[in-house]
Amino acid sequence: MAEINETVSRTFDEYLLLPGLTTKGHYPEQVSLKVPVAKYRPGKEEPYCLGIPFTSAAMQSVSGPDLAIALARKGGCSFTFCSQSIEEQAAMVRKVKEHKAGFVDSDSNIAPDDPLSKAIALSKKTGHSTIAVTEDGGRHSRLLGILTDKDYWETKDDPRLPVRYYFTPLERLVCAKEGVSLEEATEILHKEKKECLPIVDDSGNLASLVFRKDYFDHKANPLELTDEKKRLFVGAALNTHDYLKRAETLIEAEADLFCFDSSDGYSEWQKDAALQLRDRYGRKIILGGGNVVSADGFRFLVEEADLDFVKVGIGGGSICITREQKGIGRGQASAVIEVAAERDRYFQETGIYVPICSDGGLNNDTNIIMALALGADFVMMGRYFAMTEESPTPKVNYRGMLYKPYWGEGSSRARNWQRYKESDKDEDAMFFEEGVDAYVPYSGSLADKVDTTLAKLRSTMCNLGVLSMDKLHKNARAVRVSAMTLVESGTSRVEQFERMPTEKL
Ligand code: MZP
Repeated sequence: MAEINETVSRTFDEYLLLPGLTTKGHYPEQVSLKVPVAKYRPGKEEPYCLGIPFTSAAMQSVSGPDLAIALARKGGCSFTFCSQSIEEQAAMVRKVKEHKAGFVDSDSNIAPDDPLSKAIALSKKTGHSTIAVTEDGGRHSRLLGILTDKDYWETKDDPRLPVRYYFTPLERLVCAKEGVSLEEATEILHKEKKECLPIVDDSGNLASLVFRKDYFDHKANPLELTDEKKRLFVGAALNTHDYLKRAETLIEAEADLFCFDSSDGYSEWQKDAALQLRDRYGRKIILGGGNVVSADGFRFLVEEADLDFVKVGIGGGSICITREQKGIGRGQASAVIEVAAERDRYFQETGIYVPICSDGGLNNDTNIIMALALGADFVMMGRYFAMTEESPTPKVNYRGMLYKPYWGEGSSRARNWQRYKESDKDEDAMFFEEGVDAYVPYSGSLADKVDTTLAKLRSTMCNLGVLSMDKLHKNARAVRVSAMTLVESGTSRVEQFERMPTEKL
């Protein structure tokens, strides 16, 4: 007969946090959200850290290069998805790595004989008001000048005339030579009171652009997550099929973090793959795995597979139907609580701290806060990021509201890939789906969204009287809530005539 665990499987909505003493020293600006992302010996080693406890899911409709750049700039990390060819994934990693903070590869370029109408259309398409005018309109050909929206009046000037009638020619521009440092470029912008500084190579070809606004943007993102060469951080998902070749190519592309992407990581497939990679690369790579929902799953991945972090969660994802289809999984709160307790036991026994990540099913900011308070070191989110401007899917207008497509890695839309295959034998088989193909409301820029969530997290931490994530784990006190408490938690006996659209998201 089956062993029955009578404890109820619970979700984050079933808990509330009790405030602790907030002293006068507890204010949001004092809160540190740094979290370890790879196993380490506290007190003996410095951990490898994320600036904020957020990662984005390794999913086709979530973690493209634009999202990875935007998230790393806030202090988190994206996991580029492995349900694409190895070369495509490596190109995504390279795109993030090549995004030198400050030096922008110009994506709006035009030739001098092109009509103004083409420049206006280009500016609307890219959303950029600065257009480089180059000999043949290419992004790295000879720079002839710059056209900005201050050089023409859209409703007054003749759109049929060529751009050369309007642009500011090279001789009236301030430029810098390739090789200039970002600090030097910023100094030039400051001294010359310019908005944009073109960087050219020895032959006069456009290399990149440096913008004044990016300096302020950089100052506004003090937690930006970069490697030792000051390039943005990016992660890469691996599967348990082509992992040797994929890891090799992604290491060459200089991905910073690796993680097996599997709905059920408590498997010999993952152990074998992890050990082979460890054998080949030792501790030079940070390698996570999962997903698990129980203490024994965690132990297996840490002790047998030697992984650096473990992802927790089966069946809670917003697009996931694994529990309905196969009957496996666990309420996300129960899974995090059990695995976090095992992580702490493992630390007591060995002195080694193995971070855990709560993956999937975080439906609102409170769920995120609860996941972290109940023991997760960081979270992984799909839906949350799929809704943002920077996710790789186009906005869709449906009945006057904007949406973005969002589909599961186990849906038929992503079906040609290996995540849901159990062994090499069923290479082409997929008898049922574990994910759906859906839409999520558009929620604007990632930066604004993350700032709001982090403001709530910092505020909650002050309520609890803690200023760091490890203190949050140690001091948080949660209580279970009844159905009536949930009713009480919402508004009661008041009429709300109008709500901001974002309040419903
Ligand atoms: P969510 O943040 O949208 O709720 O969940 C994202 C997580 O769902 C991913 O990180 C992954 O673990 C999981 N996922 C991705 N695809 C599927 C599926 O097709 C899935 N079933 O469950």
